[in-house]
Amino acid sequence: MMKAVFGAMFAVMLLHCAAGQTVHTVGDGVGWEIPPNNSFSYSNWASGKTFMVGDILVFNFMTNQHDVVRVPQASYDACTQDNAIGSVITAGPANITLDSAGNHYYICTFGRHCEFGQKLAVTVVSSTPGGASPPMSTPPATPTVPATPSP
Ligand SMILES: [Cu+2]
Repeated sequence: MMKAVFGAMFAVMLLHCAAGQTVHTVGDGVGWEIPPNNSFSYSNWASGKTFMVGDILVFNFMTNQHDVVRVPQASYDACTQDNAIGSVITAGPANITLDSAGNHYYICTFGRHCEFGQKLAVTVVSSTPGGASPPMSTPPATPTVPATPSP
């Protein structure tokens, strides 16, 4: 029952997103690399951008020189692939669709690349445009303006 409802919602969501999805090239011209200098970081790249459910991250890298895997925050902080979410993507460039709201963390597992800064955290927001809000888990009175998180 719940599964069917969720499936239907997901299908609707996909239809909605097909038109409005944004493709984000991670690192822009730098691509998915060890940051080449101190003035570049993936957190700087991500800051000020809005990532919506359904958007696509493109990790531009050469196969066999880097890879990308989604990990939980603890593994991102520690630069390990413990408890990886899904499998390591070894072939570049890799397109990853942001399939859920929340914080998503990605690292490269090659050598010490992650420790050298090849790691990305993005905050993904729900793309529901206000009109058809899902009946569950979303407070009805929430405005569409991104709220500043208050502890
Ligand atoms: Cu790497």
